[in-house]
Amino acid sequence: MPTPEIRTTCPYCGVGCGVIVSATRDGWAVGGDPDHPANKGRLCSKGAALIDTVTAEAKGDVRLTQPMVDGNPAPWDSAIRAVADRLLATLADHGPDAVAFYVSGQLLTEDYYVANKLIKGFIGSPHIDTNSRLCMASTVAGHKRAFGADVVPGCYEDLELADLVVLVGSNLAWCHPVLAQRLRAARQQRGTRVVLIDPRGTASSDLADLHLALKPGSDVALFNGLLAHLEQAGAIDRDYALRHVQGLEAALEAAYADAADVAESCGLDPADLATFYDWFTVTPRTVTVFSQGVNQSSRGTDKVNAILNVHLATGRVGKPGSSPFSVTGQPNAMGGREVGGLANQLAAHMNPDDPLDVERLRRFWKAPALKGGQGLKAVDMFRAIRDGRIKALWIMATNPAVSLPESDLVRDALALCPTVIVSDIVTDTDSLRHAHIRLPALGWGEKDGTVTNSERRISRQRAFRQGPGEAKPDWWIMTQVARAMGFVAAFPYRTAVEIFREHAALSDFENDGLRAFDIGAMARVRDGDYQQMAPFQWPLLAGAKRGTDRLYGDGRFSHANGKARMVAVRQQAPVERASLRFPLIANTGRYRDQWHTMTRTGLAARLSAHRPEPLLEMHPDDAAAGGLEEGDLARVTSLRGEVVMRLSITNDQRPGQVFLPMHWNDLFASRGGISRLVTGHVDAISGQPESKHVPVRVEPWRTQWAGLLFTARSLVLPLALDDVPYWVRQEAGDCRIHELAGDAPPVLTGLGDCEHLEYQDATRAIARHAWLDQGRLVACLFIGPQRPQVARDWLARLFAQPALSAADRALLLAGRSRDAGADAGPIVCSCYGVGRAAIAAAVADGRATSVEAVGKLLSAGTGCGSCVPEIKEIIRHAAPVVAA
Ligand SMILES: Nc1nc2c(c(=O)[nH]1)N[C@H]1C(S)=C(S)[C@@H](COP(=O)(O)OP(=O)(O)OC[C@H]3O[C@@H](n4cnc5c(=O)[nH]c(N)nc54)[C@H](O)[C@@H]3O)O[C@H]1N2
Ligand SMILES: Nc1nc2c(c(=O)[nH]1)N[C@H]1C(S)=C(S)[C@@H](COP(=O)(O)OP(=O)(O)OC[C@H]3O[C@@H](n4cnc5c(=O)[nH]c(N)nc54)[C@H](O)[C@@H]3O)O[C@H]1N2
Ligand code: SF4
Ligand SMILES: [Mo]
Repeated sequence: MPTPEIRTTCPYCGVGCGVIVSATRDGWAVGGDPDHPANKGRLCSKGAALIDTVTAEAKGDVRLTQPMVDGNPAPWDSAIRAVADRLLATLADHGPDAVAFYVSGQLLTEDYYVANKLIKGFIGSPHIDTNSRLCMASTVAGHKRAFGADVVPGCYEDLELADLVVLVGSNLAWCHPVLAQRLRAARQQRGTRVVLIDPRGTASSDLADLHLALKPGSDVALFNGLLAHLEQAGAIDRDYALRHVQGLEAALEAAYADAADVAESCGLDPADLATFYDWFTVTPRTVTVFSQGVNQSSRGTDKVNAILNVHLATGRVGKPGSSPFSVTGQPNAMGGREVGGLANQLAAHMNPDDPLDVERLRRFWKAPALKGGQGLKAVDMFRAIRDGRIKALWIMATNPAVSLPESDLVRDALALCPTVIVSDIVTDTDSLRHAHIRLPALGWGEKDGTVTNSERRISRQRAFRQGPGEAKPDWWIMTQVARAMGFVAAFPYRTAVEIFREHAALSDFENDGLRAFDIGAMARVRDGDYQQMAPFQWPLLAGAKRGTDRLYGDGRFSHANGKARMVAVRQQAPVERASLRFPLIANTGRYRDQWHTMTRTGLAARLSAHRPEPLLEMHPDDAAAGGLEEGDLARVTSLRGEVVMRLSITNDQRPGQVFLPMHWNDLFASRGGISRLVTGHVDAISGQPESKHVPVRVEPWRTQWAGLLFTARSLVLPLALDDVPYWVRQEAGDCRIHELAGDAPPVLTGLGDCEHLEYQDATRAIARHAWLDQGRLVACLFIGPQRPQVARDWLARLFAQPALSAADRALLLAGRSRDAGADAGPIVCSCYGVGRAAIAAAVADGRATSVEAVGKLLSAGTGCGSCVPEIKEIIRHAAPVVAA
C-alpha cells in the first residue's frame, strides 16, 4: 500500500517551505517538497524537526483541548455564548471602541480575513492590530511611501541571479535558513558577492565577503552616503529616474547632508565603506535583503526608504537579480497584510483613510458598522487597555505578554482588562495566564487554509492529523461568535474554501488595476481545486493562468501617477542613548532552533539542545570592565525592568553592545523574558517598537549556590521552583533539566514514597540527591557553590531506562558516566544530533580539520547546513596557538 502523503507548508518562517508529511508505522515523517518553488526540497533544522514538536505536543497536558470559561471547562456552545455576550455587553456599555482584537501573522489567511471582517465590519471597532506591528510595519509603511502599495517587487530566484547580495539587519542563516542555503549554493556556483550590514557578527557573517559592523541605528546614514556616492560616481540612472521616479533631487539633497561623515556616524572603517559603495555602484544585479535590524527601530520607516532610494535611483527594482527584498518573518505575515490585519489597513490593500475604499468595502461586506479611520497600533492598544479605554480584548495566535515591549506593563494591562479572551493551541502561556476565556484552536497539520510567503506566493496548509479534544479552527471559532452576536448572514462559512473565495472576490472587487493585490482568478475556485491548489504568486488576475513573479520591473508603480517616490530621509539617532546609568546598548533577536516564545520549539529536545539556556552576549572588554567572566550570571537592568542571564563572552559583539535572545518566557525561565527590558518607543510613522536598541546596565549576579535538577517529565518537583531566584528549564526528551541558582539553601520537599539516595559534603557545600521509583530514576539534583559539572546527556538518557543498572546507580550521585565521551555537549548539528563535544574532539585530535572532513566523519553539517558556521567556529577556536 503506498504511504499516504500530504503536501503542506512549514508553519515557521516566512520562507514558506513546502513540506511533505508521510505516514509511517509509528507516526509521521517530514521531508522537503521538491516541487515547492520556495525550497525545492530543502528544509532547515526547525522544519526538519516539525514532527518532533507535534509528537512532544501530544504528550502530557501541553495542548488546550477544551474551552475554559472563568477557569471552568465549558462546552463550545456555552463558551461561544459567553464570548458573544461579553463582547455585546462591552459594546452596549462602552461602544465599539472599547473592543479590540490582537492577532498574528501565524493565523491562516482565512482566519485572518474573518477576524478583520468581524471587528472592523460588524463590531464596528477599528482596533485590530497584529504582531506584524512588531515585525513588518516599518516595511509596509516604507513600501507604501515609495511604491504606493505594500508590494515586495522581487522573488527568491533573484537571490540566485544577483551578483551582489546585501543583507541589512538580517541574520538570514538562522532566520531564513533555506534562503541562506539557496544563496550559499549560488555563491559557490557563481561567486555572488555578499555584504552583511549588522552591528554584530552572526552565523550570516560566514556567508559574507564583507561585514560592516555599523553602529546600531545608523543605517540611514550608511544608505544616504551610498546615494550620494552613486551620484558622484555617475551611477544614477537619470533616464529611469526621469520616467519613473519622483523626489530624486530632494532625496539627494538629504543624502548629501548626511554623507560628509558617514564613516564616523556609522563607526566604520572608511576603506570598508568605500568597498561596499564601489561594489554597489558597479553591480547592476544587486539584491538588498532587509529584516528586523531595519524594521524594529524608531527610524524603521526611514531606514526602509533609505534602502529603497538607492534601488530606485539605479532602476534596480523588480528586475531579475535586481531588487530590494524585505523578507517576512512569520509564515503568514504577508497574508495578514493582504487581508488588512493591521490597524492602519483595510481588507485587500484598501485604505481606511480613503472614503471611497471604506464605502466600497462597506458595500461588499454589507457592513453598515464599518467606519473609516485607523485603529490603535499594538503598543498604544495595550496602553489603552491599561488606561481602561479598551475593556474587551481577544488575542489569537500570539503571546503579547512575552513579545511586546515594556512587557511588565503589558501584563498589568492584561490583569486590569475586564474581558480577556485568548485562542491558543497550548494550555499555558504567559498571556493565557491572564485570560478569562480560553479557546482551544487547531494547530499546524490539523487545519486547512492558505499562507503567503515573502515572495507573494500563496500556498496551502493542509491537515494530516486529528486535532486534540474539542479544538477547532480559528475561523470557525470567530464565525460562531459572529453568528451568536447576531451577524448570521455575513458569516455563513462552513469551510475554509468559502472564506478564501470571498477574500479572492474582494481583491478583485472594483479593482480595475487600482490595487496591486488581486487574486480574482481564485474568486470561483472549486472545492476540489482548492484542495489541489499548487503554490502561486499574486497578482493572479481573473482569467490568468499564472501569477506574476516580479512586479514594477516595467517602472510602473502603484502611486496614482504611476511613479515611485524617493523619500528625503535624514539620519536620526535612536530615541534613547547610552548613559552613565545605562551605559550599554542591548540588541535583541533570535536563535537558530527556537521559534519566538518557545510554545512549540521549546518542547522538542532536539531543538532545545542547541542553546539550552538564554545567553547574554558581550564583548570581552565590557565583561572585564564589569568584573564578569564566561558563564557568570549577570543582571541586566533597563529603565523598564530587569532580567538575569548567563554570560557568553564573544568578539562578535562590538564593545558597548550586548545581545539577548527574545525566546524565553515565564514558563521556561524565572528571569529570562527580555521584553521586560524593552522600552515602548515606536517609529512615528509605522508604530513599530525599537526592540533592537535598549540602554541597559549589566552587573554580576552572584549567588551562594548553583544547581542542576533533572526530573522525569510528568513529575512534581522535589523543590518549589518559586523559591529559587534563578531557574531555566530545558526539555530533554525523557526528562526536563533545570539550571538553578540561589542564596538561601533550597528547601527540599522530596518525592513521596520514592527511594532517596543522598550524598552531602558540608565542608564543600556540595549536595547530591536522586529519587528512584521501583528502580526507575525519577529525579536527581546536584548542588554546589559553583555550577555542577555533570554528564548531562548521560544523566538525561538514564530517565529512559525502566530500571537503573547497578553500575549506573553507583555512578549516579557522582554525575559521571564511565564513558567519558558520552556527553555530546550542546547540539550543533540538529539534523544528525551531533554535539559540540564530538566535533571539538574530532578537530582537536586531528581526525577532521575542515567542514568537509567533519561532515565525512560525523555527518554534521551535511543536512540542512545551518550549523556550518558553528562548525567553522569550532575549527577556528581549535587552531593551535603559536607562541610569540
Ligand atoms: N530561528 C528562527 N527563525 C525565525 C524566527 C525565530 O523566532 N527563530 N522568527 C521569524 C520572524 S517572525 C522574523 S521577523 C524573522 C527575523 O529575522 P531577522 O531580522 O534576520 O532576525 P533578528 O535576529 O531579529 O535580527 C536580525 C539582525 O538585526 C541586527 N541589528 C540590530 N540592530 C541593527 C541596526 O541598527 N542595523 C542593522 N543593520 N542591523 C541591526 C541584529 O544584530 C540581528 O542580527 O525571523 C523569522 N525566522
Ligand atoms: N525584544 C524583542 N521582541 C520581539 C522581537 C524581537 O526581535 N525582539 N520580535 C518581534 C517579532 S518580529 C514577532 S513576529 C513577535 C512574535 O511574537 P509572538 O507572536 O508573541 O510569538 P509566538 O511564540 O509565535 O506566539 C504565537 C502563539 O500562538 C499560538 N499558536 C500557534 N499556532 C496557533 C494557531 O493555529 N491558532 C492559535 N489561535 N494559536 C496558535 C502559540 O502557542 C503561541 O502562544 O515577537 C516580537 N517581539
Ligand atoms: S526555512 Fe523557514 S519555512 Fe523553511 S523549513 Fe526552515 S523554518 Fe520552515
Ligand atoms: Mo516577526
